[in-house]
Amino acid sequence: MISGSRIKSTLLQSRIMGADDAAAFITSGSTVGMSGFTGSGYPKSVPLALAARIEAEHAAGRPFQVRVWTGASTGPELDGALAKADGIEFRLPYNSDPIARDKINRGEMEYFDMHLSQVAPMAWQGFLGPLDTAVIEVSGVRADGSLIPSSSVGNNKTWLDRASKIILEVNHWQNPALEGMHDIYYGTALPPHRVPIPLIRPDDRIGECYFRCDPDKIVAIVETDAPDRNLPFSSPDSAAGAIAGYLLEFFHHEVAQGRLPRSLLPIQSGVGNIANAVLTGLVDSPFTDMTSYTEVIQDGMLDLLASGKLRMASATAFSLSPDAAARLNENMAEFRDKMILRPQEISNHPELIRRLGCLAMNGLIEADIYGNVNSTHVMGSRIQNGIGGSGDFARNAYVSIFMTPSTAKGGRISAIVPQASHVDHITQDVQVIVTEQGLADLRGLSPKQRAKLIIENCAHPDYRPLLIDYYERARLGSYGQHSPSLPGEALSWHQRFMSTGSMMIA
Ligand code: 0RQ
Repeated sequence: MISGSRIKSTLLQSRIMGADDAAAFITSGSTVGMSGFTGSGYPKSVPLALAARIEAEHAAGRPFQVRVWTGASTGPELDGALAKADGIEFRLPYNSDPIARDKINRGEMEYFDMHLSQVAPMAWQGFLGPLDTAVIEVSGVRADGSLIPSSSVGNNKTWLDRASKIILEVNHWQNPALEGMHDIYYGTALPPHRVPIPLIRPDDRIGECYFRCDPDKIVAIVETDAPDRNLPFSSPDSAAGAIAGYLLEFFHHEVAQGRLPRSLLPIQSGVGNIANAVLTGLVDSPFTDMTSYTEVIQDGMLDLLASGKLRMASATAFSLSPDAAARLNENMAEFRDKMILRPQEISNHPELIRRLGCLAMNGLIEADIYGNVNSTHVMGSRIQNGIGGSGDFARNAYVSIFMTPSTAKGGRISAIVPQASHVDHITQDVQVIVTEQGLADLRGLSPKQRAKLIIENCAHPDYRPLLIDYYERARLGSYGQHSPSLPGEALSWHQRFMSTGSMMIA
């Protein structure tokens, strides 16, 4: 790494300093807007220096915590280190860091889990309070002071605009060929000044390749040379393979019925192994000229792009395993013109998702027999990750699909339950549920018709008789017959798991 070589502005070169000095600009009680979306593009050295400072302050008996806003989840050097130092008083939005998750579930950290498309507009509304400092990873600073984004865009535009002071991390690990891949749209506003967003196709470019940035607000620039960190995917297991198979069959059927074109519609694919298996399955499918309008570009999407079946992918971040990140870096020339990274306000915008007609595919924790989906809370109270972009996409998609293995924790938990212990996606936002047992196409069905199909097609055979028994008794004893339920019993499966370690009756 040649110091300063990626910072073309001579004015700003004078602000290069070490991470400790930069972190000293952050004060206790302040709000910090960090870059980062999944394990990509998050600052990797200032948060570590801040965590060390917080630990030293705590050791000296002085309180020190900050409020942290991000794009979505980040890496261990940010959420992990700050949570471990007990340095986060409040955090938004999506988190998947295990240390932070533990603190939240122990009641030691406040967490505001929100739709990812709404973070930037809500920050502009102002009720979240002022943003004191932005800490943003970029891949370079241009001579005119504009910034070359790195491997995620997230909320960076908004943090740079809103923050009183800015700390930049210029990461030499990021491929210089990222330059030109981004599309930063500056046309959003609050009502009554909102106008239509002029994006008609997933590959439309409507903005600029760089972040605008007021140089007077930049107080420090730290140079780093550190990789993004995303976990490797496990190779698809039989459940993921079966789910992918049912989904491909469903797409074939929809094409045959004339409800989907042969190029399908822009694909949104959630994170995780099942989503990855579906993408891998599409490589061998007859569908061609596909596009993707989604949140993250993950491993399977690179395969799809390389196969030529996927024409282009629009997202807000990469979420690549180390092997896939290396592959992208080595073959950037092949991939770069087929990918666009946008602010998450745009990648997840309800107006655009509805207009484009995305096929949304997301994971779930549990669904109930009527198709209400819980994506976030285990046993109704323990947060797993967060709603992420699943709500942005599910409500506005052309077809909203949720996928899950039919059981969790070695069969001790059924993913199909009499009543969801927490609801993120109401039944109206859930059109298809797929497990390794089968697919339930719920479109146009009444609650009782949905229940029958979900139990028959999606529940695990070990739990199916219990669900049928519950449902039949609910038909007899329910207060109303539109969505029959027995409130005193509906959550007893969760209670049984918490008491005995299994939802199964001994
Ligand atoms: O726990 O890690 O302790 O083993 O939840 O579950 O089966 O590995 O599946 O990684 O796909 O995650 C819904 C959490 C699924 C994810 C969820 C436990 C299970 C395991 C993970 P362990 P799996 P996945 C937007 C996409 C919300 C945000 C979203 C998610 C852990 O998909 O966070 O959709 N979604 N973003 O054991 C108890 C159950 C359980 C359960 C699973 N019923 N009860 N524990 N688990 N089901 C768009 C983007 O593009 C990002």
